[in-house]
Amino acid sequence: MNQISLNKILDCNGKTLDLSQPQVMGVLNVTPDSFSDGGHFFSAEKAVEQAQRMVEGGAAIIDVGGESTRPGAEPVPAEEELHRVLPVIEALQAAIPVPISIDTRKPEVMRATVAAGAGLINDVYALQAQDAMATVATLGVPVCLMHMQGLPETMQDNPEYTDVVEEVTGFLMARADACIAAGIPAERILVDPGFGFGKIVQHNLQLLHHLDRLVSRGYPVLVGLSRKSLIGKVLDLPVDNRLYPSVALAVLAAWKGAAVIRTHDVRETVEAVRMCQAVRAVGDNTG
Ligand code: 9MG
Repeated sequence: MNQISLNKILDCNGKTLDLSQPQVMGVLNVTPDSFSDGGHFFSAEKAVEQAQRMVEGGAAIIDVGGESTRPGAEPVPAEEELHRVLPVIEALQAAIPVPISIDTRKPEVMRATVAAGAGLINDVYALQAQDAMATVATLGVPVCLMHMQGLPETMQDNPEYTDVVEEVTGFLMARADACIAAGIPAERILVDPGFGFGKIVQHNLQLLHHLDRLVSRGYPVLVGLSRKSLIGKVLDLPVDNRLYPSVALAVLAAWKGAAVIRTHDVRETVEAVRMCQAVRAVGDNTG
């Protein structure tokens, strides 16, 4: 089994992400129904205020997304996606000290947002879109490669695996190898098992239970568990009542070695993950 050892300080387009301890990524969805100006128009100012609150709460990076990846979500053309995310990234670049991540699969969105200051590409399609990998190789920013079985339109129809942990890990290692062959240094690669993306509850639970196996491969592991439907299914809770179980799952992921936890609820998650890390840092020392 190949295991790599990587630098823990990532240069994200001039801003730093320190992965020597688990960090929290705040979710900033920039879709037409978010951040209203009080009427029917989107307010970039309100989006920036929300990002600033997340940074005050301890977020080490903010993930901006203009195309929903929820099950059943409709694709958005690149022009519309850029129209949503660019003004926010331009405003955020000066307004917050932490790196900005762009959640996109489209090379044109990657190029324009990195030029505007984005410092990490979060691609739930793991750079499988045409030209995406070559584009990231030229941009010089880190990339998060996520596993998904199928496409958002249909991914929850009937996902099947023989061994979900083996298959997800194998996919991610193969994508990381392809990135390295395309000129993206290993130091700039993060991997993500993609909780909820083409997985039933049991697959998600197995992936979290065995997350240390993915962590042991050496790439920083990013996880997104916040408010996901797996919680709704296990506990029968609506999306607005999933804070405590989301924090519990974040702690479990951090305990298993996750490097970045993507969440909507930054302050709560930061406090819990820091407490978890304080216990982890003691290690085997009982003296
Ligand atoms: C955009 N997005 C939604 N869920 C996600 C997850 O679990 N991981 C990553 N990397 N991105 C996500």
